[in-house]
Amino acid sequence: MMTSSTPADPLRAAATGQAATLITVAATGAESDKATVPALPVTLDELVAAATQCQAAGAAVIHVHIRDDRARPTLDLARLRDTVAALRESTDLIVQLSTGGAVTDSFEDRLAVLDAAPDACSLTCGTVNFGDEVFVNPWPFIRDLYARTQELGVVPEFEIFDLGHAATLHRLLADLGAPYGGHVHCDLVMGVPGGMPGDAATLVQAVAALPAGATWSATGVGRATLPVLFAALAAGGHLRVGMEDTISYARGRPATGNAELVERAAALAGLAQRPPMLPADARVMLGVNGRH
Ligand code: KMH
Ligand code: ZN
Repeated sequence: MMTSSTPADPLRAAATGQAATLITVAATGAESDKATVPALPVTLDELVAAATQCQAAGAAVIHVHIRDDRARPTLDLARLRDTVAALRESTDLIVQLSTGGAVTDSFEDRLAVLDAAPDACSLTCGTVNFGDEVFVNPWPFIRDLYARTQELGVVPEFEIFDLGHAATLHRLLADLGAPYGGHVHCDLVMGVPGGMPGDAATLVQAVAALPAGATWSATGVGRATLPVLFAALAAGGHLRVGMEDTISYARGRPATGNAELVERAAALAGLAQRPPMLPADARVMLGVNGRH
């Protein structure tokens, strides 16, 4: 599972000159309303346009939630398939479908997301309070979802909202073995009200709890965006940014779109001398073989 690009101690990666920064754009999410956030990409055309701009700005992975004709979150399989095809047609981005969906989605629908045959998917490693709601991920569902990724050849990204989720990831790997693609990549989702806070000290603890050889990215929700971005770069990690996680560029200044969030991440990664990773290199690091 260990590769030359994944030092045994991930916190030493920055000091040892880990070469490039994987930037994932989480473009839409399931929580914001188009009516109040007009820049949110909710149609297929809007999503493809955003994806194209984000690739040009430095993204290598797109984390995808889709909406229906009324801009409500949906896991409609035909739409998911069309979305995967359209993103493949127009970009080189790794297409990572959300299996988290919205807090109201059933386990059955969330499992069926994998039938859309994406390159990759998110896989959240535990239940977490989610503002006033609960994002429910019990162990049997996590197991079933992981086993299905292995069967269908979809590369999972393990979403860690809290330290206990890292413990569940260890249990999952011990019980069911390595993920499809052979490499463990995690995303620390920080600053969700109910999850781990988005600060540097917590990030360091979370990274230390990950399996040896794992690579990781981090994202800070809302006002945690910038502290987590800087902490992740300092600690040698990769970055997730986008309008799923923040709808503001700065206090009181709404984001004009996903591209400017990716541009800022790419610029900061460049300043850290770890410029954005190309999609082709990201495929190698993550074990995504593009065979679909
Ligand atoms: N929308 C959240 C309830 C994921 O995409 O896998 C869950 C979420 C995580 O966004
Ligand atoms: Zn998501």
